[in-house]
Amino acid sequence: MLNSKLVGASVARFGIAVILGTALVLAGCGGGDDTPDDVITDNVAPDEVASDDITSDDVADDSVRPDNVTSDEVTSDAVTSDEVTSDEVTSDEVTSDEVTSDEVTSDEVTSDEVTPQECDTGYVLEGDDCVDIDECVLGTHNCPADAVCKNTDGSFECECPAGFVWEGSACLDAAKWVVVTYFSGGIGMLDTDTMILHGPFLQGKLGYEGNMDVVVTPDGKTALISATENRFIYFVDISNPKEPSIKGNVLMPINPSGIAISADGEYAVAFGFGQHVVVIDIEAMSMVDLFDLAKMGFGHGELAPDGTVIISSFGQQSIGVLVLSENGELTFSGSLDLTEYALAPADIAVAPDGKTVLISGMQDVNSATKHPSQAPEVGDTPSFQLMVLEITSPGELEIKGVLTDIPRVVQSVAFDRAGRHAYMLGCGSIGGAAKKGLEEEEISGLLMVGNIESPGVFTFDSSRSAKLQSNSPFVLYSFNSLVVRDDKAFVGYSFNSMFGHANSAEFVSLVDLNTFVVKRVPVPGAVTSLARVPLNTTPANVLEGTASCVGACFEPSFFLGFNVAGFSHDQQCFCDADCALWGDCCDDYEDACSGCDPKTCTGGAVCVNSSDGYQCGCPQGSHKNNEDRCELDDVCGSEGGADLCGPNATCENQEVFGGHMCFCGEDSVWDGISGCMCALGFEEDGATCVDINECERNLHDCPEGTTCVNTPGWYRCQSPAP
Ligand SMILES: [Ca+2]
Ligand SMILES: [Ca+2]
Repeated sequence: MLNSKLVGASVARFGIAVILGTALVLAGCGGGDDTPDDVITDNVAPDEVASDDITSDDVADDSVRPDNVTSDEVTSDAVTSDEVTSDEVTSDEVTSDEVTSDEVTSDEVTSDEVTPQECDTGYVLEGDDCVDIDECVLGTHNCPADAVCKNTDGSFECECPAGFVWEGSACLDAAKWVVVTYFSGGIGMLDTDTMILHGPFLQGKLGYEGNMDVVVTPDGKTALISATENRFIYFVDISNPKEPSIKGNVLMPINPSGIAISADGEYAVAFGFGQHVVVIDIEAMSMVDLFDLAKMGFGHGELAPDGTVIISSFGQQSIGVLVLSENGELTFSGSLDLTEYALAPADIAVAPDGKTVLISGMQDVNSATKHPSQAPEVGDTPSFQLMVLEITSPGELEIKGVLTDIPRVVQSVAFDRAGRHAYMLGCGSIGGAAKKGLEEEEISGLLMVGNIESPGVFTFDSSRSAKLQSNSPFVLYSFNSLVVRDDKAFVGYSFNSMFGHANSAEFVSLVDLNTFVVKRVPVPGAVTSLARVPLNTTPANVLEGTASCVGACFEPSFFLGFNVAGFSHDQQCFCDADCALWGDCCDDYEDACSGCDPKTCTGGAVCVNSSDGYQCGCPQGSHKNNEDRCELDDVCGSEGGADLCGPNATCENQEVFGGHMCFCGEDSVWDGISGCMCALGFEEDGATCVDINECERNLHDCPEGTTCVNTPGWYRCQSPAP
């Protein structure tokens, strides 16, 4: 399916162009040069009206009169009422007296320049007739190489490849939505056209703490979210980005952190803390295979399109390679010992070519014993490794080289859609920075760039990077916090608040990949992971209108949960009412948000900066009581509150998570959907949950020669005493 759009401007813009063109000059459509001959249309019209938009068809003498020119439509420097006085301005009547702007002199505007025999733009005079120019045949179109030119009567169209839309000069990625997970639960939906973050949605439904990774199925309809602490993987229907809903969940035998989805969208592979790599059937929302990592310890990993699964064990300095079969089974292929490179693997990424693999090292090349969370000394130049490998066939990897001059630990990698560039989010260190007298800059995060020349051939481009907020390298979590769409990168990963670091503002950074200028968009919570949503069947413009603005900048919180965001109930937008975009409003974010002092407001109220100073108010989910203090709303005790948590669960009012949290009894967990369920390794026995004896029931997977020993919630395999 091809997407196409007419070349040129929107209808609304066209209308303005018509009015101006007619009222003032009525010349033909000039070019864009500022030569006196061409000045006529360009200089009298406002900047935003391109001369291309005006065709002589639209500039018919009697179709538009100056009466139609209102002050709203014409900016003052383009047309003032003094300049246009006649009710009946026609081309013959435009004289030097009527057009007095400095830029247009009488010499330039004469009726001689309008040749009656001229054809409209897009047509050419043949004999006495104006006939369409076939721009596609003549090669005078401006469609890019990846678009197809289609001739139309009087113009032409550029048809972009599937998944792209024509935006007047280029084919742009039509997939604009990005899913954002908040560390403390819930998701947001980021519209990357407007940079408006919708939500948070499903607060408290996706676990209460430690939401790590999010991935989206190739059809763009389902997001899989790892709730690390709560041991669930949740399936969220995002086919309507404005109303995400939970489809189901799977309780995991590990604390899942990273998830990868197979190329066909059938299986998800989950990595995390625990002994297993887990395969999930996405359609059935159930586990289909477990791979026991045994001695490898916990790992994290990535899945290539051909089914190659790469798992890293930083402790062992090795990589394990598995293959995911078509029916969802994992088989061991081999392992690579990296001790000779002294590489402790951190992040793994597979390029769109399906062959190039990047594995970052987490230890400073110059001081390999130092953990990256330790601050560098003044004068240190941190330097980290990046190993480049190539997948030669499913389950087979070849090391192509190791770069040793990467200035940060690479934590997340995103590729452009052509697969030529790798954008890498690298984290510095925040540990003890203040003590060691380091400047923020020296430990900043970096968005770095590499080029993929051909499969397995990678070069690092040290000339291009963007400085980002400093961030602790959480090397063990293997979630992805970087999305690239066309020439913009969106970066999350703001864990600093966990450490009470001064730079704990929570935001998504927007990086222009041409200029590497960074804009920061404040968000209500620490963002762990971002995932691009491939186009689905829902129209891309499902959202009508935008969020309402409340005229205040978001004050970042040191508290991990959702809070404040002032007095907005939708928590979507905190700009002045006349700000079109967050980005614009919050350009001056730090300055604008510097008015509040933590001591300004009392009684539990929070301070929110606004355009005319600041306001004190109770955080969302609370209200001012008779003693002038903020008090939590009684969500659990309110009407319907008893049903919020389902049977057997206890409801507790909370400042976060939609005002309440649900707690279950011993050995059971709240599933976020319908109530309490037995924790993994336990089963229902009447009203309680009891341990499953895997050994007795032969449900264990202990290797031969070992003895199964039952434990509460699981089992272990004991080797015979030597
Ligand atoms: Ca044409
Ligand atoms: Ca057990």
